[in-house]
Amino acid sequence: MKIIVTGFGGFLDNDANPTKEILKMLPKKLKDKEIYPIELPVVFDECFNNLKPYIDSIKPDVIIMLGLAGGRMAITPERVAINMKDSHGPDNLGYIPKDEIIIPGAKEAYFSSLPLRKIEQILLDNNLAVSISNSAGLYVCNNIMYHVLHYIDQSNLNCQAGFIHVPFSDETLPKPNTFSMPLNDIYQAVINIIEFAF
Ligand code: PCA
Repeated sequence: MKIIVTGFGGFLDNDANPTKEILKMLPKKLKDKEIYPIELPVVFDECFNNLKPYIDSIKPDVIIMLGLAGGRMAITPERVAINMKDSHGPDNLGYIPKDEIIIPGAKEAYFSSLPLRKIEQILLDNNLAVSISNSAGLYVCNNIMYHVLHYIDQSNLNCQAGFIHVPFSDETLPKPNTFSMPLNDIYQAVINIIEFAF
């Protein structure tokens, strides 16, 4: 089984991003699973174009997209991506979308095809804070989740995909009095999901 795991670097006032660190920590193989870590740019118009050639050449069975949602108090698998981009702050190329449809004429939304309740249970069993989220926001993370699920749908790919937001890590916490988890706990969560959810 082949699993692509994506993450992002810094954006807005987040200089560091735990998901970038997790990509570096992942093994190439975990039992029968081959793992392909890919860092994507925090750029609305580039993130999917960067990922697409990897999807086409690797033909993954699973795509787990990771991103930072500072302020969240748990690991939050996202339920849905919506066909909308809107942001107060710029992406890493300075673009600020306002009420823009991501792909004109395409579906309003796609549900994650990751096994959300199974993932929730795996993390609960490992004493890791988890909560299914009903909004990935309207910034670059929702944008990549929407693009990937749309591509899988349109191309009829046999691939499960979805997005998981993570909190600040202790090591990359930019503000005091904000919730954070040890980077190693976030990493263990990702490893447990890869090992036991598929
Ligand atoms: N989080 C942002 C984009 C990059 C990241 O890690 C988001 O939630 O949209």
